[in-house]
Amino acid sequence: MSADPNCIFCKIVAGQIPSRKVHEDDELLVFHDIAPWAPVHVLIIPKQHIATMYDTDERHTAMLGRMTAMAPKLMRDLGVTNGFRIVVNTGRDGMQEVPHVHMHVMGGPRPWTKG
Ligand code: DGP
Repeated sequence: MSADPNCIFCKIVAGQIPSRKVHEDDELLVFHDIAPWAPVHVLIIPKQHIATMYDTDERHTAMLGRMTAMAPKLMRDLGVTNGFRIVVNTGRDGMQEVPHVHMHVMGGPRPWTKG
């Protein structure tokens, strides 16, 4: 599985940087965001290094589908039952800071507005 030695999320996948993991399987890792915008804020990432959504195509359809499909269960399991947001920042103008594809999943009691 491809990794970028300079990528902070690849280092989290490799266990070189600690994270609060919520879910892990062969393909995906889910962990709490270090700077949450909402009471519950997790990141779903592919273990494989993919820099941005521009680097995905039809070959990634199943993986991207799994990322989306697991969000409701993750949120329910974390006690979020009144709604959540999914955000995938992409590229510079898309406000992506970490160049490793990640899906923000955010929920919990409002108000929270950032993002
Ligand atoms: P984005 O702007 O979409 O690239 O968001 C990147 C997110 O990654 C941001 O909300 C903060 C989070 N983040 C950055 N570095 C770390 C880290 O070392 N650990 C964790 N858990 N989250 C991080």
